[in-house]
Amino acid sequence: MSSDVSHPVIHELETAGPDRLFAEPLHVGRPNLGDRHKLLERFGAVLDSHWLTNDGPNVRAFEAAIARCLDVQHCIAVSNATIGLQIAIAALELSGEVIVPSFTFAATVHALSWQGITPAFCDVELDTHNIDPVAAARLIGPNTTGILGVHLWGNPCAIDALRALADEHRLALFFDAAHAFGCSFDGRMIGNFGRAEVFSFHATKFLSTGEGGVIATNDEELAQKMRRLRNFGSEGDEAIGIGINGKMSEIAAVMGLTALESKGEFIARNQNNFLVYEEVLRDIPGVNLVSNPTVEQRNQQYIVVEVDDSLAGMSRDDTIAALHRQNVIAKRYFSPGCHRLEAYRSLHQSQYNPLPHTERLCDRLLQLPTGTGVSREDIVKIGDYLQRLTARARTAA
Ligand code: T4K
Repeated sequence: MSSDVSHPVIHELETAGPDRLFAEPLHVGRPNLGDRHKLLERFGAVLDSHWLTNDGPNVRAFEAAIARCLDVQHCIAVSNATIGLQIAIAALELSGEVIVPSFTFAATVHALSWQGITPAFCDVELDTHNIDPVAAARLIGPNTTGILGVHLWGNPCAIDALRALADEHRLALFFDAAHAFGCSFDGRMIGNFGRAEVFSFHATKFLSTGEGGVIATNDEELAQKMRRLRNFGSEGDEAIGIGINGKMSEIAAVMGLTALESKGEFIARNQNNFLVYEEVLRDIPGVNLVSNPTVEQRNQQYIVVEVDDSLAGMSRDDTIAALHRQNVIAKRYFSPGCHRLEAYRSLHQSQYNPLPHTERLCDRLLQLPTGTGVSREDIVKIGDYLQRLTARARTAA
């Protein structure tokens, strides 16, 4: 995302006050680490043990801790969620086409393509931003073997409708749960749905191991197969099939174990930040905080805002450019949609399969900083700036 300034008001507000809103950049996705002292102690113990990877004791402990947390039978720690998705795809023996939302991070679709599968791009629901089961039904063809839903921003997909569709057409249903660790659906933790669910523990995620992830499943046979695939296709000392190296390191596992101990604090902080954003953005026309009122558990890792330029007086991209100039490093997840990426453009025929909701969200959404590094005062400053910025833009229009 470039921070090119195309809106004159951005300059005007800068000359009115030369100081940036923040001296240091305030990032979306700054890692939540937990207790640094404990983490350093654990790093030391790993180094002293001389055991750094290959299904080590910390990886096993981490898998067990995540399985308890999700109340799921099998958790397989992996080097990142992209590899985790590929392992799940290979284990499910998918081929041909898999239905997937275009409105997601490129990794979701790349994982399919890397396994030789053609993505059939599906539109999303405007309210949840997740794959639309009605649109998905229209995409089922003779070569379809699966549906890959994405629980975007930690909000669960329409799981029941997708399950019914998958069962009716004998398709494998599985989920990219990269954003959804600590979130629930119908009283059960995400991790328990579909054939398998894949979480990301990348630095920017709610729970972080630097790079990392976990595949969760309640299917024992599938779990064994995925463990094998993660380790070069090996059973014992011998590769009995083709696999990949998708193993998590001991250093990553102790980061995860440490962060997990602060899960409650991270959630409380994110939820509190969300409420402050709600308060400060409430009265800004055209700058709408996306909320999903629910009694379910949420990690609230993403603060998602929809900018309606006809009311805000400026576009989403100009709003991001203005925020960047103030050291608020807002993000533009996810734009463009995957169907418009160079790698997939020729594959997708918009005239036969338009994705109007995806296009709208790709044009209008931005994400603002949250997490343990963001305070109430920071959010009040961001809200106040957006108020002044858009008010000035509207009068200038
Ligand atoms: N499915 C979905 C739906 C996903 O969103 C993702 C990943 C995946 C699958 C695949 O999961 P992994 O294979 O990664 O486990 C970032 C992340 O790299 C990516 O993991 C994530 N989604 C995506 C949504 O965001 P970028 O290109 O935006 O990263 P970058 O370097 O611009 O960093 C984002 C922000 O985080 C910046 O404001 C800086 C801040 N940051 C970043 C890092 C790496 C930090 O403060 N500290 C850090 O260490 O993709």
